Amino acid sequence: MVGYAFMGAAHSQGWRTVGRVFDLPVQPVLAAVCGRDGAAVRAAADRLGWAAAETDWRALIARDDVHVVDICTPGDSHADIAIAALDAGKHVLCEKPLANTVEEAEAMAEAAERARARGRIAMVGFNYRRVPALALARRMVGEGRLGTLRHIRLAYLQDWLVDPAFPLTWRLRKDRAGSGALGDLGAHIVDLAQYLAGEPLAGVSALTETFVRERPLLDGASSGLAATGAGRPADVGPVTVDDAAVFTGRLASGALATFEATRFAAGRKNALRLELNGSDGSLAFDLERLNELSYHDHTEPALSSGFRRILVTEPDHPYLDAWWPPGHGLGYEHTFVHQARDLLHAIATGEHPAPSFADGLSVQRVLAAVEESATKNSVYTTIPAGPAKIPA
Ligand code: SOE
Repeated sequence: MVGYAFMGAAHSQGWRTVGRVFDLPVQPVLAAVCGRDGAAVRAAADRLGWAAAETDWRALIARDDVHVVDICTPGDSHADIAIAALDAGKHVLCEKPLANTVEEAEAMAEAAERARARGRIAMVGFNYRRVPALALARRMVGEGRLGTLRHIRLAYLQDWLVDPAFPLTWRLRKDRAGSGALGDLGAHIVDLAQYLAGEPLAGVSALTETFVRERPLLDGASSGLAATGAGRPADVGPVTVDDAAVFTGRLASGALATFEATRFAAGRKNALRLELNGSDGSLAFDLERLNELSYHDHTEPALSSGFRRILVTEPDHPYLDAWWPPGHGLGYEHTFVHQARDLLHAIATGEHPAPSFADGLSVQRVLAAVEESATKNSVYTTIPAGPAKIPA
């Protein structure tokens, strides 16, 4: 694994746990974690359960005891690491968004196709597909329970940037993150829209905004916020990404979609909310209540119809037969256990992983169209059709 911050910790939890919960065709071994700071990565190896620590990702890839490379770094290093790992014959799991640009994502998807011909798997970490309630929603849409899809509306709301004193971390710099709320949160809801609907977006109209345009620097020398001293203003730097993106879209079938991605929704901590409306019914979901799926069957007599809550904890629900009895809910961390399970099954069976790098490229094209539309006052911007057929 390369990187050991929030996503590194979440992925490590998945790797440590998956073999103790699921019957697996292959067992993961946490061979080595990689990071630039030797002392910090050795401490992370101890804390997260990795057998060794490396400070150069090229050395990690060269290790004969490493067969899967899990990329948990900021987006500016995804392409270099993933392409080198795939070309070196490793399987790859890469955090979302796949890349910082469409060009990088295209190169990664090409490397994944080359590697696939050699039996190597490449998956992108859209972990919310592995929330059981959302996997159930996908199954229900695929079974036609909603009829013809008319609307899908998604919002991913957080509030950790409301305070202007929050420092200029890598997620606020275009050179590191590629974009702001759009790539960080918007990528999740774009992927979910295409996954749940089973079809790609054809075009978007968008607005983006940066509300707080400069923030205190993390002064590397003092390894904290830049000292302000008596009267000296804190060193500040420019925010070069969007703070929020709102956009509409049209799916290939003609269904209409609306999206919101923001880290300024005061009071909303991790509120990914979505609703699908079809000719025969609707589904609704809120990540802050992730064991529940709301379902309205419009074919029921009006007298007794309406949204009802499906508690997604039955053994027949996706992934649940490996966990606890009905009513004992799962959490955010379990999506990373499910992601690890699915990757290991894809490696063992050679099946096409979902989401693939082609799916990640499809999302990247939507993000680029959003940014293009936003620079042109929301003009409708079409999205080039990609090779990926969105698998169920
Ligand atoms: C942003 O705060 C973030 O960490 C995203 O980067 C993750 O993808 C999401 O799962 C949780 O929120």
